[in-house]
Amino acid sequence: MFKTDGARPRARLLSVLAVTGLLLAACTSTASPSASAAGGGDCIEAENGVVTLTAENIAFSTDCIEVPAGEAFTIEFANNDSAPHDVAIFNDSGRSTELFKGDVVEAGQSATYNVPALDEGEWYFECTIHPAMNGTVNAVAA
Ligand SMILES: [Cu+2]
Repeated sequence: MFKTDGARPRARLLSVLAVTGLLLAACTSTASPSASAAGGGDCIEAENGVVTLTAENIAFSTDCIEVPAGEAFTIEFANNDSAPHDVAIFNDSGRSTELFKGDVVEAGQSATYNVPALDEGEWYFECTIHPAMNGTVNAVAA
């Protein structure tokens, strides 16, 4: 595609080597095969529209959930803690707009939350009883 002027072939070879090195580095440093490539962190992805979330020791099992934008989804929420918890989704951490509010789930109980479709973007979820329990919902276009 490019006209070669003598310097380019070497530059291209170097860039290929650099990319190969990055790929090798990425492979060796990625321990978890289930980690999402999009977020770079441990983002739990919905599978067939279902996200599994647990609470234990006043903490959620993840601080990042990835769901398809524009599609209702389900959160299978298990409260394995000794305190009650819930899950609510807001526009952001300022909580000016509530997008979803699940029922409080008592200690040792579980619930299925049916969450309406979210527009593409980054949203905020938290336990309204313990706002320090929070994270991001990434609604990504299919
Ligand atoms: Cu809580």
